[in-house]
Formats: sequence, structure tokens, C-alpha cells
Amino acid sequence: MRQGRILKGYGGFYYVTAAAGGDAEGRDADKHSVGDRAGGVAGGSDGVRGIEGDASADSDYDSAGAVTEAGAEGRDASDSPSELWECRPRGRLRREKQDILAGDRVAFAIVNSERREGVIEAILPRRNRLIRPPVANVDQALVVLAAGDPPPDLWLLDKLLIMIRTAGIAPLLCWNKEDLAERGDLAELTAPYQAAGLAQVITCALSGQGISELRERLAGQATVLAGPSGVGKSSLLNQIRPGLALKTGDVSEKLGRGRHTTRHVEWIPLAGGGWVADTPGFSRIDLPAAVKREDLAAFYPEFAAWAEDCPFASCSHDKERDCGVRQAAAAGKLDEGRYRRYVSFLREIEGEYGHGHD
Ligand SMILES: Nc1nc2c(ncn2[C@@H]2O[C@H](COP(=O)(O)OP(=O)(O)OP(=O)(O)O)[C@@H](O)[C@H]2O)c(=O)[nH]1
Ligand SMILES: [Mg+2]
Ligand SMILES: [Zn+2]
Repeated sequence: MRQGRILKGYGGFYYVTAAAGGDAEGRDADKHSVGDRAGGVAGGSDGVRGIEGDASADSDYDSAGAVTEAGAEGRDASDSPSELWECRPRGRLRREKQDILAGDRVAFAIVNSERREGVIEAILPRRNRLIRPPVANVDQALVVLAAGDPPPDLWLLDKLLIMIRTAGIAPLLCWNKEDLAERGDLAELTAPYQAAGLAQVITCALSGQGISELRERLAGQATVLAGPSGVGKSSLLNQIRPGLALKTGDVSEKLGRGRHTTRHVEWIPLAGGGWVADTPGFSRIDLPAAVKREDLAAFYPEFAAWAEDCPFASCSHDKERDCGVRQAAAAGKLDEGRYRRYVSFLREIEGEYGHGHD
């Protein structure tokens, strides 16, 4: 048995990167971690479920996340040997409708070592996962928006930030296509998110502006890119890692035909450590079901100071009399757009109307 990390999966196949070095190392790792703990992966579905349900007890797996693993498993194809295995999931996993995500760490059995074919026996415990984009074991999410073409969708942005925080992942915001911004646009776009405490980077994938700062922020981390189609996610990664040659596409073509250039989530090792996942764009998401009405304000740290003026500690900053947050937004002390979207999300949670903004 070997262990590895899924870089991408499609058409029923998963491409698993594993430390080169063969059988001895692989078998040791198996005996030490998977075998001992769960009574053997090959021991049947109980064993597999045991592994899945054992995340908290399993410090080995926790610490063997993408980042720490990067040193052993392909820090860079050029300086640390790693192997790519083509794996299918064991029929049992398919029958149990176990979802398998890019970024998942897996135990796999070798089917044909010459052709590097294997069978996934178990999904190892996840540190975290996102629904959109579908990915597991992430340190940070880089939300990418374009300053123009397509125009920034702030509704999507605010929802994404809630989703990312709910998953326990650190958000980072990238405003790309700086070259298309009108004078003052970027200051207007970034100020509300600065107030919300977000780290932000301004980039242009054409000129290379901001790329070195972005590269620094991605170093040593497992970062997933997220955002609408056409904002330049793949273009940015091509800049970050020259020679990568990810396919990029024309925006008018995408919007016209609803086509995405990037079709699958794919993890890419970064030179010098770390991983980054290119992902297909998307244009709408739902708020996580776990977020209740009373939880929502916690995703708006910039509200906190004004909430001290609210007459009730339980104020939802909606229609309550003398709400400090609503008054601050009306007076322009808080970003009015952020507040308006917040109220709309409250309605969405209440189910009063579906999606207030479109
Ligand atoms: N003007 C300008 N165009 C850019 C910039 N970055 C990317 N583009 C262009 O925007 C288009 C879309 O870029 P992609 O990298 O394919 O966008 P994406 O986010 O990966 O899109 P999906 O894969 O569909 O999700 C391409 O024509 C790029 O050349 C930029 O900074 N400025
Ligand atoms: Mg792309
Ligand atoms: Zn209030």
C-alpha cells in the first residue's frame, strides 16, 4: 500500500502524487499509519470507515497535510522526485458514494507498478474541504476578481468569504486586471475589505504587476483559487510559475457560451514549496446551510465597533430600532454595499426570498 495526494480527477480516474522511492518506503508508511490504526485498509469497509471517522485522533494525518507533505512529495518536480499514479477508486468507495476530492490524501494499492496504475483503498481524514470549488486539505483560499471584464461580483465575493471562513480556511483577496480599472476604482473596491480585515493583492497577469507579492503569499501554503470564470485565475498561475502553460480563454467567448476554460480542479506544486489549485470559475453559490441568522454578523468584523451602539446585544442589525450598524451604514461610516448585502443574506437565510440580487 502507498499513500499520496490527489492532484486532479476526472473521467473516473484520479492522478495521485506519491513520494518516489518505491516499495520499502511505501510499505513502511502503510504499516505504520493505515494498517495499525484501522486494522488494515484491505480488511474491508469497516476498516475504511474507521479511518474516515478518526480524524481528530489522528495527529499523524493532521500534520501530514499538504504543506508538510510538500517536502516529501514533489516540492518541485525538479528538486524532489515524486511519482504520478493513475488510480481508480475501489468499487466499495464508489458504492458508498464516498466523494473523492482533489487535495485528498489517499491510501492506494499498486495494480501495475510499471504503468503506475493503482486502486484507491481509502480516503484519509481531511483537515477541511470546500464545496465550491470542490477541494480538500487547504490552508488558504485566494479569491480572484477582475477589476473589470467581467465586472466584480461583490455578492459572490461576500458569500464566498462566508463559505471559506465557515470551512475554517483563511481567505486572501486578489484584484486582477488592474490595467482595466478606471482611476479610483481599486481604492473603492479594496477599502471595504480592508475594513473587514482581509489581506488583498492587486495584480495584472498581463504586465506581471503584483505577481511577486502573490508568489510570496502562496509560498509554502496549499492555496485554492476561487472566483468567477474569466477573471484570470489560470493566467495568474501561468505568471506565478512560468512554463506551466495552463490554458486560458477569451472572456467574451466564455460569457457568450457559458464555457469555462478550466474544467477541473488541479493542484500544481510550486517551486520552493507549497501547492496551488487552479479551479473552474463559477458564478453562484449558496450560503452554507450551517450559517444561521444570528451567526451572520460574525462574518463582518467591521460591524463590531458599531454594534456596541445597538440597544440589544442580540441585535441582528436589520430592522431593530436605533441599530448602531444600520445607522453607521446610512451615515457612510460603514460600507453601504457590504451592509446591504448582509441584510439580503439575512433574508436569504430566513427564506423570505431566494436570491435577492438577481
Ligand atoms: N486585461 C487583462 N486581461 C487579463 C488579465 N489576466 C487575464 N486576462 C485575460 O482574461 C481572460 C481570461 O483569463 P483566464 O486566465 O482564462 O481566466 P480564468 O479565471 O482562469 O477562467 P476559467 O478558467 O474559465 O475559470 C484571458 O483572455 C486572459 O488573457 C489581466 O490582468 N488584464
Ligand atoms: Mg482558468
Ligand atoms: Zn444592530
